[in-house]
Amino acid sequence: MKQIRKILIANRGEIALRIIRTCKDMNIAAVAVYSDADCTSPHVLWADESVYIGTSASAESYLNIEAILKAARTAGVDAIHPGYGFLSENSRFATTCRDAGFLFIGPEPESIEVMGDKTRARQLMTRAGVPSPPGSSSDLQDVEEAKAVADKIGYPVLVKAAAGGGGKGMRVIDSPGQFEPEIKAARSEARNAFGDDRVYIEKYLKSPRHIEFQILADQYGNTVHLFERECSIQRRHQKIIEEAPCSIMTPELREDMAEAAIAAARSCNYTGAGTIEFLVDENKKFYFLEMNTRLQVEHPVTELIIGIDLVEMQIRIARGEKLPMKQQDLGIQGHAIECRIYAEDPGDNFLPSTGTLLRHRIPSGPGIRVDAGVEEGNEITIHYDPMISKLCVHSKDRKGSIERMKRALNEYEISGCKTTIPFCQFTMNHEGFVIGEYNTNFVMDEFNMESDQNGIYTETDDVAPIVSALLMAEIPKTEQKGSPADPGSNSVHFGESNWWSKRRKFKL
Ligand code: MV4
Repeated sequence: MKQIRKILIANRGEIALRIIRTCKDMNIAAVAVYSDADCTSPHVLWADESVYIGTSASAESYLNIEAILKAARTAGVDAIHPGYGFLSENSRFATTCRDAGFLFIGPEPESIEVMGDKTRARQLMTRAGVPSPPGSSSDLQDVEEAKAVADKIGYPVLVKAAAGGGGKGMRVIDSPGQFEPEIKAARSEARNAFGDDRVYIEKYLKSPRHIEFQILADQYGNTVHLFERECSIQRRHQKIIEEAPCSIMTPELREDMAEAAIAAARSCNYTGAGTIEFLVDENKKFYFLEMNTRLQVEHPVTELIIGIDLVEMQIRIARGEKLPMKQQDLGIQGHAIECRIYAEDPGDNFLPSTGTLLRHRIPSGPGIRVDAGVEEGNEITIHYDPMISKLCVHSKDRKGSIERMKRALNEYEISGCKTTIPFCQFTMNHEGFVIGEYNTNFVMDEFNMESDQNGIYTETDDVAPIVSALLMAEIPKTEQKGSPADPGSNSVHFGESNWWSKRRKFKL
């Protein structure tokens, strides 16, 4: 077993805080890194030490391998945790950490590399007996080959980037004539995004559900699964709402998918925490989509229903411990939902809404967990992902979770920017979501301006910044007493407890 006394967290925001918390629980020192934009961010303030690594642009700081390794040497850490995003799935980073003598808290670089190449991953799955969508067995050579494969599997098909993931370079093809221009466009997009223009094709599933399995694997060949998460509520390949377990899961389907997930992990000698993403069609047939070789944003819903700390497991596996549990020790307790609260305007096509977080009061009480990366007074900038927090609830069943999420969303107070809270409220009240009948088209099909009957998504919350500015100017207590709320008036009542949010007044 290797000693880990000090960990550098090569990340920022809520996930950096999340990792710091487990470090503290395990009596391990946590070192934060930060850019110009983050010099007063919570992850910097809460770490045991912090090291400046560069300017606000990610390429100059959180994506700068040399700067991060220099920080690791300066701080004298034993290990590096990459979090998610940034360098977390960069096999060169994992290799460089290892070569510099630091433990990389994640899988071997070879596992990252093979799963990062979607055609190689497909080939591995075929050999491991894991179903993938029908399609090409390797990178496309030319348009003729694409047409031949499409003739065999039937239209529509999807052109995907081999280096892709996350939807970049993806094109739907309905007829042979579209191949020529679309492959060209997909190659160009892939070249720009990944520096790699290889593409392949797959049968296009029109209304799939996105269901993923969490796995853990130690260095001694033990692999377990921690059941599934349903992540179909997304837009522009950005997940917004996730839940565990999945409402359409049956014991048989779960057994088959879990077995496939474990086979997928074994096929690349995986170690650590990983996720196997599947698409599930209307007939409940499942297909391998990709494997994420990192801790995921939505990991808390698994932690809530399984009762384990996934970051602790990552650290224990990295230092050479055997998995402390067997598959039969693991079971699902209740149901959990995560709503990602983004600084985006759901009333304006989810346009990023930057600004100062004038008010940020999180919900609390039974079964609520909020992972936030910002505090009141912080700026939401254009430099990074606009996620403010992850609001998670846990209850005895799915109905209880939905009710609890409604309460939590209503308790949440944010002003200074628009947020995805109204969208999440819409979803918690949507019949299709409530009965569990939804797929990856949910946002596109169900959420539009017509569903904004109460004007909740278009409401301008213009009074809150003014009130906050006044409050920050330290108005004497006596002047803060106002008359009771007058629902018909736009005047500001300091004595009213809910002046910051018109949101809570709406019936949904
Ligand atoms: C697909 C698909 C349908 N059929 N592949 C989107 C992100 C990238 N990782 C793969 N994606 C998809 N691949 C086949 N063969 C539909 C999607 C897809 C999707 C997948 C999961 C969650 C949300 C999605 C939204 C649009 C498209």
